[in-house]
Amino acid sequence: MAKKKKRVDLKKNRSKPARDKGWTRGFQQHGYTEEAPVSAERVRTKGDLSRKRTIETDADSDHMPRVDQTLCLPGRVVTVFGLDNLVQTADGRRLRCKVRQVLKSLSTDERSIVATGDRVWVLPVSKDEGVIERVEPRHGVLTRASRGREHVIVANVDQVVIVMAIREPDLKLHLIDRYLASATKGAIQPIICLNKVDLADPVALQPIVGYYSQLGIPTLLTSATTGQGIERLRNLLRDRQSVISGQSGVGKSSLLNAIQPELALRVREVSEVNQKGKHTTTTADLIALDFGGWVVDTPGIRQFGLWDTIPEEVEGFFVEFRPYVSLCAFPDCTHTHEDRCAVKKAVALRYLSEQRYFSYLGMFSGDGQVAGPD
Ligand SMILES: Nc1nc2c(ncn2[C@@H]2O[C@H](COP(=O)(O)OP(=O)(O)OP(=O)(O)O)[C@@H](O)[C@H]2O)c(=O)[nH]1
Ligand SMILES: [Mg+2]
Ligand SMILES: [Zn+2]
Repeated sequence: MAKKKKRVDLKKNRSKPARDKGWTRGFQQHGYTEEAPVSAERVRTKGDLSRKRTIETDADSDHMPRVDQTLCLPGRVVTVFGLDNLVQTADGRRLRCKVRQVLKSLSTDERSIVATGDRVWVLPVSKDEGVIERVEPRHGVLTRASRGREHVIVANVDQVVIVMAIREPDLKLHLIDRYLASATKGAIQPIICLNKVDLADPVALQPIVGYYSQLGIPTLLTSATTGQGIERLRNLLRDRQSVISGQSGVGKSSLLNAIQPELALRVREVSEVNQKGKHTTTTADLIALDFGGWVVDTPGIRQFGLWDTIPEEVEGFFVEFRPYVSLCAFPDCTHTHEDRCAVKKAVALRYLSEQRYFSYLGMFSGDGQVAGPD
């Protein structure tokens, strides 16, 4: 692998002597040198904050330091809780890990340096503790906007199962379209799961199933209670890296329990149902499936923002609009107020779904953040 040098800020707290905690001693014993060789470190006279150090990174992933592969183990982040990360290493162990300070200096968003699903290199410092030394480049990232910043919920997933309840809470089609747009943006294959079919008339749902299926999105009717659709869902999850997302209370954990009862994930008790704003699942955890593959059960999402989306991009999330777009009178038609718009005409003729068009208008108007009712 080609090497490259990179200059990074030295954090102010690095100038203080490291506290002599157990795990610090551990990596000293492993021969790890926290500070780069003195020759590579240049100290300017401006004070602590302008100090820099040079680290060696890979040319192909210019944000990560190289690691000594004879000392470090590859692993996968299964859970992130506060500053701790639970990493499952290739040898099957689970280590509680902190993140090496230098990775924080390299990151633009400290909260997403390490996310559930990340492939990392860990330096073991004791039987059950380690330090994350490197995060491999991510693919398939599910993110959300949180206080104006992008927050990575899960990394390295192939597909997202968008779970919507038909009742309790009521079906919200515009939310499906937002989840779908986010999947498109993150290059993740979506699957739609309309759950709690035992509470509704499935016949009334056929047009929705038909419409999304025609767009090439597997769309299932499921019930965690009766077991309907569970076998098909299991087949779709087999040997894949999936994330289960959807509002609180739609039955995400219940579905996973139906798929693999040994998981025994906590689901909302009937007595808790009216406690709005409280999630039963609180962390995004990576769960190994016994028939192959991994899933991540996420807490219901309150705010589902399309991070960094410009209005012109929204059209691209509605693939079925594509054949009509080129027929609009104006080449830069936004399909909102323009005359002789082929998209609007197709909606009027019911070639396109009115519901989908409303979702388009909502997203186009910059209404990227939708607060869920939970
Ligand atoms: N009738 C019916 N109830 C269901 C079904 N699936 C889940 N439930 C109930 O819906 C409630 C919420 O289920 P959970 O599995 O906790 O929902 P969740 O999506 O994991 O919620 P959070 O963890 O808060 O995000 C529970 O009381 C479940 O028993 C279903 O298919 N039919
Ligand atoms: Mg849950
Ligand atoms: Zn148009």
